[in-house]
Amino acid sequence: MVLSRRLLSLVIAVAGCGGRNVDLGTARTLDSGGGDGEGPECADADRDGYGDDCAPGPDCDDLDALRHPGARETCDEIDNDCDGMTDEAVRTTCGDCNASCTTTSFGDGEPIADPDADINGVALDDDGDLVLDGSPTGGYATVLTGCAGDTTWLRVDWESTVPSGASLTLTVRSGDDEATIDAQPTYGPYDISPVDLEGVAPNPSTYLQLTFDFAASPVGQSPVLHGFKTVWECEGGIE
Ligand SMILES: [Ca+2]
Ligand SMILES: [Ca+2]
Ligand SMILES: [Ca+2]
Repeated sequence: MVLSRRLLSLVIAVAGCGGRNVDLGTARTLDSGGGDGEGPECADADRDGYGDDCAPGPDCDDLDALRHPGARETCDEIDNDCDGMTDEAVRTTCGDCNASCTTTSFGDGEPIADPDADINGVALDDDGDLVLDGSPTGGYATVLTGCAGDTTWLRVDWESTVPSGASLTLTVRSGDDEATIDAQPTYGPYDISPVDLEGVAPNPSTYLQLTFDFAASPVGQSPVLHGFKTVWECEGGIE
């Protein structure tokens, strides 16, 4: 019976720690003159210096000592430094925490990013976007190389402007041999970004081929490809 009461007390104590704002009468007191009853005590359950009525300021998570104002923000989908923003300034160019990401844009005055790309019937316009060069159809194909080991290709996003009646589509291939990737089956065509590659291309694989096919509208307007990005990850972690 005594054991049962102790167990019950323990359960109540643990349950009481489940909330974020725990009122701990025995929490560490930072006030130098503490105990005289003149001011509220600093409630700092995780002992990171921050908490309700603590001199440095309040805590946004008083159950995690690694989260407090001034903490280093890391890419973990948590607001580490309690500024109300999550993973600010530490996300990758792909906007997430995946360190593997290829971004290709056909920006102002830049040459086409991949000199080995297979390009026919398309060219850069004055805005640096990829468009048909006057041909009714054209294409841009590039082969991306992942990490040294097997790569899991996750997603392709692209930005485009497609006039009514024109089309811009993406097909993908993946393979372990760059020289023979053209012999692999294609997936697509897709005309809506993004494409989730996890359920499409054979994964994992070392290489990924992306082919954008352009077709002008009946009145000759070209689709415009502004850029694309590919998100992927390495088996066994980022190298
Ligand atoms: Ca705290
Ligand atoms: Ca974070
Ligand atoms: Ca933050």
